[in-house]
Amino acid sequence: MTAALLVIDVQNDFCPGGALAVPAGDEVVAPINAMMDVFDTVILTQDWHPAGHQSFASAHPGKAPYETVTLPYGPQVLWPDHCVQGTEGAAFHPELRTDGDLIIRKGFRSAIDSYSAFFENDQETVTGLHGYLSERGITQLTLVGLATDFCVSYSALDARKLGYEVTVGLSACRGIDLDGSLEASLTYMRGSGVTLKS
Ligand code: VGL
Ligand code: ZN
Repeated sequence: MTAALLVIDVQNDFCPGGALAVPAGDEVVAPINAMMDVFDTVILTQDWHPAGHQSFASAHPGKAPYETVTLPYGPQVLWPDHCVQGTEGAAFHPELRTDGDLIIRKGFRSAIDSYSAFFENDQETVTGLHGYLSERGITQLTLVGLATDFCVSYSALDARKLGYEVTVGLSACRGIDLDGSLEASLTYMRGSGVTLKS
């Protein structure tokens, strides 16, 4: 089998009541748990920031969440503090199955954010996921999780760049939708050859 399910950031802080809640984010849990039965390989990602991370508005005096700043690698949206390593907010949703093969953490370098499961936001620093997948002969990926317009779409676009066959299961994704980012992400994904499945 050469296919894997990639479950992106289904963590408490991205669910209702969390620090960076994605509307109806928790609705992805049941469909994702069911999808795990039909994939031999299941990989979960976990957004995993140190306190004071540069993607946090609180690290930039005078800046508010959802403003954009320029970091050495380019523009970066500032977020409320979220998914701080070891906190309840960084934990997976309590009902999410976590009996997958690999959990990959990202965003753990203070100075660089990482939306994608493959490359950090400098578009150079690798997470190692491509090495893992290629060594296992996996060529097809189905992505689900949170948030459609950030970590899911960045991961899907990088996966296409790396040559994977990519499907995004939209019914098991929810978006943040910051200034039209949801529609834009769908357009980019379609344009790069990602199969969008409802
Ligand atoms: C995410 C914003 C900041 C995501 C992570 O999982 O989509 N979005 N960190
Ligand atoms: Zn984050």
